[in-house]
Amino acid sequence: MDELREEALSALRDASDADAIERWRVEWLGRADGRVTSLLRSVREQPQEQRASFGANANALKQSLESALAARQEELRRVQLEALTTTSALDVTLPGRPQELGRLHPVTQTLRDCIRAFEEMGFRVAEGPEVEWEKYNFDGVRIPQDHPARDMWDTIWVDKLVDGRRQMLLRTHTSPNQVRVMERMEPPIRVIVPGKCYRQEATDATHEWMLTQIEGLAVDEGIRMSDLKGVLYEFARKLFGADRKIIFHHSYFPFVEPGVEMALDCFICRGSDPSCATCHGTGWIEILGAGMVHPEIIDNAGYGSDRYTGFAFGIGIERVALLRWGIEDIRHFYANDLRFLSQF
Ligand code: FA5
Repeated sequence: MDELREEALSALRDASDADAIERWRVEWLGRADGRVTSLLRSVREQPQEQRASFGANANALKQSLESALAARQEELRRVQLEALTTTSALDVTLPGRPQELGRLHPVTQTLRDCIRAFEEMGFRVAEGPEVEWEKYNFDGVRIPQDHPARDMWDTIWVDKLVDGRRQMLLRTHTSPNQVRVMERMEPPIRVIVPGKCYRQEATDATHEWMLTQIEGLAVDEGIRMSDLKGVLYEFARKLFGADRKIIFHHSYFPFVEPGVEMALDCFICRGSDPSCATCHGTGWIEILGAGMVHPEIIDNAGYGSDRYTGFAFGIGIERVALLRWGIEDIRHFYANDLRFLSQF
């Protein structure tokens, strides 16, 4: 058996690749007629008095060959790896490249934070279509055809004639949802409607042709301008902290009376630079339009303006994101440059 062991180990040393090792394994340890297997089977044929020691020796031989096989396989694997790292351009010992995780777009993050702020004040979220009818986008909010206020929104029309004229458009603001919400709900109403809007706009540092708004609408008995201001102050406090300066200017929108605009102090020039691209020297960046819902719209909804009043607002979410992070140009948001987007 010692001779057999020597022969087997020497053959194993000569086996220099995986195939040769496998052939060696079959020859020596193969289950069907490997040489050591046959030896073990022949225990019965040995003289009675030698069987025990023969069996023990044959078993020891089998075990030593099995561990020699495992050692040889491991050795060969190491040699192959070393050969690969020295001869091949591929360095398999380098750490893998990590898979980059995606994240939410900064405007989406801001939109969600704004929605949460209003939800905490008791507003519910509703949705409306981006491709809208003229009657909701304009007529329903007191901007009939040929009304000069239509010029406030440079409209992208859908090129399809209905009853001989274009009546479908990409909504220019979320305000058509004031009418849509009032059509399907009864007061008390506390609703916000987030979504994309589109305008044929010459873009600059604070204007894009696609923008995101949140429309807010509250209708109830006894709602006053002070309620609107309270809600908007609280919104600004939640998003920007208590230190930010806020100003309300009087403004005109046909669907509210009175109408206001709310602006935050310019983080770039603080009002000191007349040529500031962001605030144009005014010191303020407008983020929303708002006001008390026009009584005519309350009456059109069938609620009765003698009993019900309401407020509405429309916030520009990209503007909120600009102010929040101190970004100097709104056009970065949709330029799809990962160097910019991955900073948020
Ligand atoms: C409106 O769209 C009104 N529907 C807002 C409103 C709702 C008033 C309810 C009263 C009651 P305006 O066109 O000003 O108004 O837009 C509202 C906000 O959207 C602006 O304050 C600004 O923050 C944002 N915004 C407007 N135009 C753009 C633009 N081109 N790019 C980015 N943001 C814009």
